[in-house]
Amino acid sequence: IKPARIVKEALERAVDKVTDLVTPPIPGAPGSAPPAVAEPTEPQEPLPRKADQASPDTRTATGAETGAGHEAREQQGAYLTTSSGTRLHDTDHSLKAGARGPTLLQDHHLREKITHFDHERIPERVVHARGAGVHGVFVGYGTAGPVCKSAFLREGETTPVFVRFSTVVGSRGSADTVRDTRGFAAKFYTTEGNFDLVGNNIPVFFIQDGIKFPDIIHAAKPHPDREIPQAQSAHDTFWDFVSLHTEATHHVLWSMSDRAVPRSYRMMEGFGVHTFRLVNVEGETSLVKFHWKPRLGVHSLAWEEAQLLSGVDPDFHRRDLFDAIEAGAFPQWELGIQVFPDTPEQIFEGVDLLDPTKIVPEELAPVQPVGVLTLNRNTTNYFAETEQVAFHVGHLVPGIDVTDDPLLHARLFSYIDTQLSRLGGPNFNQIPVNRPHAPVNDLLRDGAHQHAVHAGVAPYKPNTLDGGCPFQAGADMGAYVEVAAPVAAAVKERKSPASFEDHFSQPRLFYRSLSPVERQHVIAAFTFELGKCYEKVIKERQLQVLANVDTELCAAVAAGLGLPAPGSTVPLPEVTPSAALSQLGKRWPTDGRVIGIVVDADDDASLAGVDTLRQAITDAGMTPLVIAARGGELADGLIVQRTFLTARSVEFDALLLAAAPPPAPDAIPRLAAVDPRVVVMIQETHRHAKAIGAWSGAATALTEAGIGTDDIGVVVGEDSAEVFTEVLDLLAGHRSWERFAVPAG
Ligand code: HDE
Repeated sequence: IKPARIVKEALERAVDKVTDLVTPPIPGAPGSAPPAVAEPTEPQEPLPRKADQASPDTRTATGAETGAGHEAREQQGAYLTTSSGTRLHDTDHSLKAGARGPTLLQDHHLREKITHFDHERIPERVVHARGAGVHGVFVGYGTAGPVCKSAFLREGETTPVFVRFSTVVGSRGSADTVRDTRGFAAKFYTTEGNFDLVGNNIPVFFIQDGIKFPDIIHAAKPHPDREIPQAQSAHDTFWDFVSLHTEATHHVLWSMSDRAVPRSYRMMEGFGVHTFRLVNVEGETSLVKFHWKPRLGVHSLAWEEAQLLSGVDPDFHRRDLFDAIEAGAFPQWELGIQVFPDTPEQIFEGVDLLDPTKIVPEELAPVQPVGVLTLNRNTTNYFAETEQVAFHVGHLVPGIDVTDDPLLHARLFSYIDTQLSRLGGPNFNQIPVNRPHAPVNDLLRDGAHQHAVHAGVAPYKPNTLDGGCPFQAGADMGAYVEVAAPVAAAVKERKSPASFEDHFSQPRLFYRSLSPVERQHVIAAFTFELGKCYEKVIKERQLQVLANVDTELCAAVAAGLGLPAPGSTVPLPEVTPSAALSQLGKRWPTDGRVIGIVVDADDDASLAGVDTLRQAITDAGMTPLVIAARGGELADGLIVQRTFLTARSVEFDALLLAAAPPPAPDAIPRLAAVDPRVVVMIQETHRHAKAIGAWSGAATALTEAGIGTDDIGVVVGEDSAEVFTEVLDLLAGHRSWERFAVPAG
C-alpha cells in the first residue's frame, strides 16, 4: 500500500504534464519558443523538378541516356555489353581453365547471363493469363456531357489507350480459341490520370459477391491432382460447382453460347459488367453500364472450328489482331453507356443494378455511344507491355465512381494486391506501359524497383520543409472527389439482398432471345461439356438447373446425355426476348475477313483472273490467302501463302475454288484430283456454314466433296468476279447457317 503522500505527489506531477500539453504557448510571450512556420496554404516556389513518372527524363539523375518519350530503356549503341555497360568481346564461350577444362567461377559474364535468364519469368496472372495487348486511341464524342464530366469523353478529346484481350481460365501458353469468357481490359491514359475499364465480352458474372471468386476459379482451373484439363470448363469440378451455385447460371448460359468462341477479338462486344456511377459538372449523378460495340459486328467460330484451331493455330486470335493492325485494318469499337436514374433503390425496370448476374435489356435502356476506340499499334515487346500492364478497377478519374456492387468492391481490393506478387512490388505504376500521362506527384516512396529519383525532404503532408508541396486540389481543380452517396443504415451481416435470389429468369431471357440455330449451339455445348464429366450425379444436378431455365433446352441436353429430363422446380416466367442478345440475322461490314483461294499450281489456265481477284479482296479490306499444292511463285508472279500441307479450312471465312474448265466434259478437274486435303477443306468449310465460291471446272470439285452446287451459301458460276460479289454478300451475314435444317425451337 502506497502512503497517501506519494500518491498525492504523483497526481500533481501528472496534472502538470497534462496542463503543459493543453496550454498552447503564447507566440512572442517572454520565454516562449520562436513562432512555428505555418503550413502554407497555397503553392510557393516550386521544388526542383522531380525525375518522376509523369514526364520520364531522357536522362537518369546521373546523366545517363534512358531512351525517348514513354518508351522503356532500349538497346543503346552498336556493341554488346553487360547490363552495367561494359563491352563484351565473346558471349559464346564460358571462361574455362583450358579449352577442355572446367568452367571458372570467376566468369562474371556467364553468371550474369544465366542468372538473368533464370529470372526471366514472372508469375503469370492467376486468371486471364493468356492475352494479347495493343495500343490505340480513344476519341470522345462529347455526348456523355450531360451525365459525365470526365475530360476524355469531351468532344474531340483524344486519349491514348492500351487494350489487353484475354481468356480467363487457361495458362499463359494455352490456346486462344478455347470455350471461355474473354477479358476486354482498356487503360485510358487521360489528362486526369489513368482510367481502367476492366471488362469482359460477357455482360454478367458467375458470382454476385467477390468472396466467391476463389471458389469459381478453383473449380474452373485444372484438377489439382493431375493438372488437367487445360483451359477447359468441360470437366467435373467446374460443373460440380456451377450446378450447386445456381447464381452462376446466367453466365454459364452465355459461356455455352457462341459468345464464348469468338471469331476474333476484333469481333467481340465488351461489357463493364458492374453498374458504375457517373457525375456531371453540376455534381448530378447517374448509374450506368458500359458497353463496347465492335464496328465489325459480333461473330463467332463454329465449335468444331474452335477445337481444330486449338491445334492448327493456338495463336489464332493473337495473330489475327496483330496481322489486322499490321495491315492497317484498325479494329474499332464505340464505347456506349446505358443510363439509369440514380435512385435510392438502384433498381431499373425490376432489374437490381447492383446484381452483376443481371443485364438490363437494350430495348429498355438503349446503349448511347459516347466515343470511339481505334486500335492502331502493335506492341514492340510482348513482355514489357502486354505482360507487365497492370489494370485496376480502382484506376478511376473524376466523373466516374463506383456503386456498392459487392463483386466490384472485392475487385477494388484484388487488382492492386495481385500486382504486388505478379510485378514484384508496389511500384508497378512506374513500368512504362502503366505510367500515367498525367503528372504524378504521389508521396509514395521507396519499395522494390523504384525508378523515380525523388527530390525534396518532406514526403509527407502537412509539411513546411518542401514548401507544403504537393498541394491537394479541390473538385474545381480536377481532383477526384468520391460521391457522397448515402449508405443505408444497416447492421453488419453476411447476406445478399433478396433481389439477388432470382437465378433463372435472366438465363431464360437470354436463351429465348437466341435464334433457333444459336439455341442449337447452346444445346450442343451443354451436351459436349457435360458429356465430358465422369460423375453422373453432376450431370443430373445440372439438368435440374437447366429444367429451371427452359424445358426444351433441358430435354434436348438430357436426350444427348442419355439421361431422363427432370421437371422444373420453379415457375418458368414469360420473357420478352431481347433482339440485341442474338448475333444472327444482322448484316455487317466484311472487312477483316480472310478468304482462301485454292488454285492449281501448275495449270496456268486455272490462274486466270486470280490476281485480279486477290486485288479485289484486298480492296474490300479483306485478306486473300492463295493455296496451292506447292509453295513459291506461280505464273504472273502470284505468290502461294499456304500449301495443302499448311492450310486448313478453319483459317478462312470463305473458300474460293479456281479451276480451269475440265479438258473433257466428264473429266475430273485437277483441283479435286490433286489432293484429298482439298476435299477435306471443302467439306469442313461447308460443315462450318461458311460461304464457298467456285467457277469453271471447280464446280466438279464440289461434287467430288459431296457438296451440292445449288446448296445454300454455295456460289457456282463461270465468272470469278461475279462469284466473288455473291460470296461477299454472304459474308455480310457471316455464315450460312440456313444451310442446315434446325428445329424452329
Ligand atoms: Fe478480374 N482479376 N476479378 N474480373 N479480371 C484479374 O488481376 C478478380 C472480374 C478481368 O488483361 C486479376 O491483374 C476478382 C469481373 C480482366 O491484365 C485479379 C474478381 C470481370 C482481367 C482479378 C474478378 C473481370 C482480370 C488477375 C471477383 C469483368 C485481365 C491479374 C471479385 C468485369 C486484366 C490481374 C488484364 C484480371 C481478380 C472478377 C475482368 C486476380 C477478385 C467481374 C479482363 O486481380
